[in-house]
Amino acid sequence: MDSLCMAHLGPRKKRPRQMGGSMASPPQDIKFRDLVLFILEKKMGTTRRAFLMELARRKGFRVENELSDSVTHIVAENNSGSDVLEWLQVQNIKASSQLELLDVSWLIECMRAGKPVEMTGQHQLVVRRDDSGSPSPEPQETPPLALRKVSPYACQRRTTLNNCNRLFTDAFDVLAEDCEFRENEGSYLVFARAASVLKSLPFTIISMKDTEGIPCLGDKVKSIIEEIIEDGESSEVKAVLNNERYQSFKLFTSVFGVGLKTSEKWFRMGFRTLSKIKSDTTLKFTRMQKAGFLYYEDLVSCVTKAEAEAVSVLVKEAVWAFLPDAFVTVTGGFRRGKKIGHDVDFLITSPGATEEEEQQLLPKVMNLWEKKGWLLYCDLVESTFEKFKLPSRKVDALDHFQKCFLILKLHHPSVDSGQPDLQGGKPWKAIRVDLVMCPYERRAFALLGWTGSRQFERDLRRYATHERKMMLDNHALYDKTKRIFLKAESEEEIFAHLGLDYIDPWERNA
Ligand code: DCT
Ligand code: MG
Repeated sequence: MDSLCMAHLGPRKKRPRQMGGSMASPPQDIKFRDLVLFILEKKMGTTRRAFLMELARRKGFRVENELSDSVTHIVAENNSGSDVLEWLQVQNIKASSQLELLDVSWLIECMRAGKPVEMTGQHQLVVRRDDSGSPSPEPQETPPLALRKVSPYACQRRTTLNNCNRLFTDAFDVLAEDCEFRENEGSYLVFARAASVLKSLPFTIISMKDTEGIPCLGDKVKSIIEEIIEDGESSEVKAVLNNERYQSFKLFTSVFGVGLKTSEKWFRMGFRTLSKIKSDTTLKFTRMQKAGFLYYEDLVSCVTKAEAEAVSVLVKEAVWAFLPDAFVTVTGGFRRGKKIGHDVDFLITSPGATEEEEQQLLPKVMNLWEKKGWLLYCDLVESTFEKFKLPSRKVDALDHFQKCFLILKLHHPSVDSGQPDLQGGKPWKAIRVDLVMCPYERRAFALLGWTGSRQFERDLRRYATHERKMMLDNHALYDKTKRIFLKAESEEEIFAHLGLDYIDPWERNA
């Protein structure tokens, strides 16, 4: 919840629109003292210049309002080096040889990195010497990054966790979630796709010009981006975050086992807090919800990478005790390189196991953990997998493999790692774990499906259907034209069947 709210509930107030004025940052805000920037207004315009100046100051850069001797870096847009020199001459300022003349792309990369980045030939403005006899290269007109082709499908974009547009994507994530709570699928997709495409961009949106040529940004989305650029926040997002229904659904669905139906019911009954719900004697809870309330504090505090690794050791130990040749792979967010998650997902498969042994593995593991007292909650879902079933048409379809939804008691390492004890003094933490068991020949499909992200999976299936006349799900890939199932031993082969460039798991954070 906090990560969603940060950008909107932060201390940023609506500013009066006079950013171009003399708003020098207090000196303690300057982090990079070796650089003194001056941003040229010519061809950039007052508003964009003021925006960039403020952004750079917020990131700890020293930016001067006026050009002076102390300036070390001049940043310009749509100007060649010669243009800048000419302008300096008109201002009667002699450029020292130390002065760096840079394209705005350098500043934008610095903003993204939160620190000065190396200046390469791409950033340095070329000065054309008309008086010299030798021809020198023409100033390079690099096309704006935004104009490079961005695919409307997440499975054709590389989306790492390095999100340069968090201010915007947090906003669209909130709006998408609100639509999800209202079961408004159409609007949900509009906002989810907008957030997803913005997460893939290698640059920060700073002006509306940067949004040109980017797919999945309709008028509604663009008007929200514009408002955020101008005011630092969106009034619509603010309204959602303050909305009682949204807040209640957010709270209720944070309980394991509580979905939209239950949230709706509790909201209609007038409940607004979990404590009132828990203490109400007329309400009936499922086994899942009971566990959700019992281990609530542990489950809302996210799983760390270290905890995921500790769970991974336990899973491997248990699985290998029964099937020594099994492959155990962490999937979900942790496979995509996330540092935290709401659960830990595993895919298990064995090349040598018979169908019987395969089916017996998860029950045996559960039995073992039950005896050790580690199973705080367990829901074993039997397989409904059929070999010749066509892949599902639904983009969000659940798969048919045998699986376990668990809450596991993870004991803290016996040697104190120096971590603060956040679990109220008890020596363990409850962790949500999903185990999926799949037939060995389906492992590539299962792995691809369980690695996510949700948006990446949705777009893979959408791409297969609309661009390739194929059907893809967590079990299989079917070519409708040739009427055959396409086999795959690895994720790479599935991408190749689909005619897609391979995207690594850490680039699937769409
Ligand atoms: N998945 C899917 N469709 C769904 C739900 C899940 O394709 N309706 C896939 C995508 C990710 C994977 O299963 C694991 O799901 P989660 O654990 O819910 O997501 P996650 O990416 O691991 O994120 P989190 O950090 O919240 O666990
Ligand atoms: Mg997960």
